[in-house]
Amino acid sequence: MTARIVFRISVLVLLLYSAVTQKCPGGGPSERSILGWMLQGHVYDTLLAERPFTCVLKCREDNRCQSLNWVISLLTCELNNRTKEARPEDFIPNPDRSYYRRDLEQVPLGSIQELPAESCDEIRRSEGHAVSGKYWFSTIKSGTSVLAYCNMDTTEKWKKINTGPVCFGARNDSYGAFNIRESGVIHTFKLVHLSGSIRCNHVNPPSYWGCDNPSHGDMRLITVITFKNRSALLLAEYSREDCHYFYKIEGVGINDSELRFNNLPSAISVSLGDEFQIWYGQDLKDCSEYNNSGQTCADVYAWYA
Ligand SMILES: [Ca+2]
Ligand SMILES: [Ca+2]
Repeated sequence: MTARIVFRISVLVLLLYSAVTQKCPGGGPSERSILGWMLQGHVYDTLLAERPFTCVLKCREDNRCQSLNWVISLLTCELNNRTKEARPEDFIPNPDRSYYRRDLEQVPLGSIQELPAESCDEIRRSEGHAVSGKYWFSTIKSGTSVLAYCNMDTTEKWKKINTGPVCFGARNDSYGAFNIRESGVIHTFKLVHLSGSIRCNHVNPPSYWGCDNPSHGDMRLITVITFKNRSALLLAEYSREDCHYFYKIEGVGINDSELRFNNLPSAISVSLGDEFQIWYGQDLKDCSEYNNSGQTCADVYAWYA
């Protein structure tokens, strides 16, 4: 058989399969192929197959498979670990390929360790309706999947709490206090940088919210919100070390303009006038604060239920 005949037969098979899947009622989220298109850059496995349906079956057997490209001239399929919804920028025309989204039992992106996501946004795009909770990410620690929290609520109700800037230093108990102006139930806080920066020693560079010391790995955030009695709100998973309040939050860097904390394990009720404090972790613990310096000023927002 010449290549041209193989090509024509392949196209015929493809069109037949498209027609079958198109007409299949009650077959779940079955989706016809998209002829002449492919998803590029997300192929994790390639295999030979005489017809696209074999690829569809292979895809169903692998938890990582989210979609596939059928390569018409090579009778090959490329299994993708993403969909075009997750990565619209990588969905491109290709006359020798067809794209199929997985038709049955697609595993939600980030829901298993073998299928980590890159960001909460990517999960949102991929799944359409994702619920808040912990997901697996490939971008937190290189070479491994790590669980982190995603807030998928798109109707967040942020309210600014402070009137003037709230400033906190890094030593000598120089916390920044703010008072609640509206009673209610709060799920979490975020700080928005206004000015200044702080340092945890003389050597490492300053940052808005952290300690830029490589010895702390990816746990470089150290800005903590406490109750008036100086007990820290559980807005992050703090390091177990006695001396510090180091932590990391997926998608938040020590010099990002917004420090958006995780949701509290259980929401707290607040009343008018309640005081909260922003602390630099080492200052709060009176630990290694002798060599600290600087000050960060921020606006404080709370997310009310
Ligand atoms: Ca102190
Ligand atoms: Ca220090």
